[in-house]
Amino acid sequence: MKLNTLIIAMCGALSWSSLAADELINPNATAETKALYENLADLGDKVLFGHEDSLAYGAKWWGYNADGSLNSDIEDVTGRFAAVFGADVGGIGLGNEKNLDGVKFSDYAHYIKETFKMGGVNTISWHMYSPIDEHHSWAKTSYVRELIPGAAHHDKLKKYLDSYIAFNETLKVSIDGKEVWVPIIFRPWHEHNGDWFWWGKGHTTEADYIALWKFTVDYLKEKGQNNLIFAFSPDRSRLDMNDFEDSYQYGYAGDDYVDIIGYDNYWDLGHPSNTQTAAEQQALFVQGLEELTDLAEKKGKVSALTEGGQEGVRETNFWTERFAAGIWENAKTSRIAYALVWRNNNEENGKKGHYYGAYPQDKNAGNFVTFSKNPSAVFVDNIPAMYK
Ligand code: BMA
Repeated sequence: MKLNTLIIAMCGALSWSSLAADELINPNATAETKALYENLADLGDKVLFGHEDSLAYGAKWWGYNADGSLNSDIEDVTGRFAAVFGADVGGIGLGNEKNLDGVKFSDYAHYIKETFKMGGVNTISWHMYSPIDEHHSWAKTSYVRELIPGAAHHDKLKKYLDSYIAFNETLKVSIDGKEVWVPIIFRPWHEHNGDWFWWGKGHTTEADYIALWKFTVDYLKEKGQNNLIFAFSPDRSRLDMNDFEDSYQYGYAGDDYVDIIGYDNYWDLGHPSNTQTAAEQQALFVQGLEELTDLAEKKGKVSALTEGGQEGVRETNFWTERFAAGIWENAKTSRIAYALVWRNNNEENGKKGHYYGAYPQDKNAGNFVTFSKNPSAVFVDNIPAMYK
């Protein structure tokens, strides 16, 4: 090998190993999906702001306009749409027209496509009803054992996954005459280290959970769902912060089965059951983000705060002093690719005060605006090109 070839090869090897992101677990992922993953890994201290159901409804409104244009509490407050749109397909397996929170799946398809067209990012979780008896997610029954490969009701799980596939395959848009499949960060079986969902700890063994996860990924890949990036997201409240890495990997199916090292964190952000002081919680929020990023880097993957927030945003300076202060505490914490807060429940559609983003009448909307002006906070108007 000539010296200059050797130097080029060495530089290549060096830049390769310093890349934050490895390859997607699905080698057949579409070009846009691969690009999205690489760009998520490359954000530096920029963090995409995400909001569940952000375009579907808000505290005081529902749906999109007759001309197809979008509404958003976040836009009403800041003039900008969230960079990440979160959707949940709970209810799709039942053949329902709407998800568990009343959003029509056909409307979801509209929001997802529009988000993509604006340059934003989409993520989908699944509060799955039991494929065995249609019980909602919050069941303490050991269904998983009966759903994994070789078990009596395995075909029912396949049928549910097929219902997602049918929806997923509608998520295609035409750009410059070319059909593009909207990339999706797919986040099934979340918060499994908690005991509130039927796929959670206590109702399901770790081995069965891993079998469930592996089957889900293998099946979707086998069925050519090449627009998916797979996110893993245990819940912070059940992590041992003295042994983060080990406790994080409870139920982890392996590096060949996960793309995004995420976690859901309501706990350190002033969860009502958390008796620690705000300062103690903040230190653990920072530690968790650092450890998440460390682990993701070790594995050559992307990290994210896949869900979180403070219900009813009770604290006046929540956005600046808790949320942003933790995320931009240092170079490690701000390496997470995105941070998604949970939904702003529509007040007419159930409980009041169940909101995690800002909305115009919210007393802390001004503090949200202050946070949103941080140049490293990314909304859809300052998002870098994610699909090239
Ligand atoms: C929970 C709550 C529920 C909702 C579910 C799925 O955290 O917001 O009201 O049904 O998420 O979105």
